Amino acid sequence: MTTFAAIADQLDDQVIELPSWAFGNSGTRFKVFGTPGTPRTVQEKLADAAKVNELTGLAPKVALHIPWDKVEDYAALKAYAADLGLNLGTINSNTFQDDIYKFGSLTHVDESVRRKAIDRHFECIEVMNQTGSRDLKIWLADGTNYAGQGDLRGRQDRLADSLAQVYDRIGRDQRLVLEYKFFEPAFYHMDVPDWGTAYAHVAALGERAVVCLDTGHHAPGTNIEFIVTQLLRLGKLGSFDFNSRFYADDDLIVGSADPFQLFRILFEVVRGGGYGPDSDVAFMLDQCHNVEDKIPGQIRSVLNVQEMTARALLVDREALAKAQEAGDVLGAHGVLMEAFYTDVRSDLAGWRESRGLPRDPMGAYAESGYQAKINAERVGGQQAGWGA
Ligand code: PSV
Ligand code: MN
Repeated sequence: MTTFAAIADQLDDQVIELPSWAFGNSGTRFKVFGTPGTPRTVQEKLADAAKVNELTGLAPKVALHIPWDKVEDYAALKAYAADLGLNLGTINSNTFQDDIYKFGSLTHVDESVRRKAIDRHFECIEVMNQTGSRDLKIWLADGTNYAGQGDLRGRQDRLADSLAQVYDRIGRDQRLVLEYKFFEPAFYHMDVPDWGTAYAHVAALGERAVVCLDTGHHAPGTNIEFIVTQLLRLGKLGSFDFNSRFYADDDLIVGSADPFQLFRILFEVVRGGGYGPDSDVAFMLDQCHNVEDKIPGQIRSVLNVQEMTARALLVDREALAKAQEAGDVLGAHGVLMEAFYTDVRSDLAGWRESRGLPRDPMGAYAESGYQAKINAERVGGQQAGWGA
């Protein structure tokens, strides 16, 4: 089997983008809990993200959601982030919280509403130009709840036209990243429910349009790693939104309940050329922390991704190929499982130490006093959260 020493340097290439909204309050439709120390501003969200990066060395980028993270001066925000050792990453458009979007946004039958949704994306592109962001990520809440409520075909045609207008506006070095989700908030149909629909749209747009795979957006039992393989094969895997899903879009900590699934996904990423300096695939988290502490929640998440990446890199690909070609079913399966069952935790602690990072980032955070400090300092004002 490949040794940890042989793959250690490859781990230096890993960048995991943090979602600004992970540091704000969140919840379910039943309750959004407030938490001491929650950021009131995007600057405070960035400070928390910087802490995650300081302790793990894995997360030097932060994705923003517009309008949740709207500011007057994005160049100043970029400079503020740079001072914290961060870059501003993906810009997420939000056309799902204004009343006008009740029946859709880029698919809307009313041209004036559709125009506003397209303009919102133009505004996001303006933000990207100032933040230096590469990716515009589009997730749409568009869909219907009842058979016959909308004209499914008309909505697809309008979506294609809207996306083409947005795509025309993005710069040469920018990408349009289309995210799919098979349910919620609409339940009869979603306009971009699956990777195939997302692929059909981005393929029609052109080279700089790619797909975002949110690991929480599939039906139970879906073989997500197969989708990874297919999108990489087609050159259309743009990014991941990592999280862990149970019954709905829970956005729980990636790799928390099913590390094996995360391993299988990351193995296909590595196998398909989606990992390393030559790959454009962005690794992002899309999570919220409803009941657990937010900053350690993000630390745990990036460590989980790193741990399963290490195990995926450990797979003896030569031995695997040999067993596969020989029709050695259990031999091939065994090669994969051998890497999965390899405990890399102490090797990773050594990897961190050799790079000037704490061996145990979770413990280091608990001892840092940062949480007590922000709990004491961040009093008053409006805590960030959904819609805030
Ligand atoms: C939608 O469920 C989604 O996954 C999209 O990526 C949104 O931008 C994000 O969640 C908001 O939390
Ligand atoms: Mn997502």
